[in-house]
Amino acid sequence: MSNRTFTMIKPDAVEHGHIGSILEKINSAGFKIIAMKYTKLSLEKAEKFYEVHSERPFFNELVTFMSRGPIVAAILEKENAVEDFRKLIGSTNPAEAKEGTIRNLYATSMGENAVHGSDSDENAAIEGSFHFNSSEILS
Ligand code: IDP
Ligand code: MG
Repeated sequence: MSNRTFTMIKPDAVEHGHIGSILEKINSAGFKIIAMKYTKLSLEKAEKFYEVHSERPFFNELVTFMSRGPIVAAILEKENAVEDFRKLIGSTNPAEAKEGTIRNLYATSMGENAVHGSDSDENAAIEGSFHFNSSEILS
């Protein structure tokens, strides 16, 4: 599964009208979309998705933000997908994200940082199956 990663275009980027521009960056960087949906997380689903962060001080802020509006969820395929996608999105804090990265271009704060990208092959698989069943993944 090392050729797959999972992403979400977060509510801030959807609200600001950046879905098209972000998908264009993803395509241009050579990622193939093998599953995609426009959806909205309930508070409960956001809490489950970000369970690993439940002890962090920003947890409530994070799950309230992630459930406040629609998102785009997608599974992406490319050689070295997880690492290459983290490079494409840039640092968690947009002030530290390299020029031209998605977070540098579209994020507004540490919390409202436009996109999610899985941090390991294992989490990419877990996060992908959180949002998609096997019949929705068209590889
Ligand atoms: P990542 O998305 O770059 O992997 P993580 O440390 O896994 O960053 O944090 C998950 C998400 O939690 C971030 O993308 C961001 O939306 C939010 N977050 C992280 N740190 C903070 C913070 O200090 N304040 C508010 N939200 C944060
Ligand atoms: Mg993370």
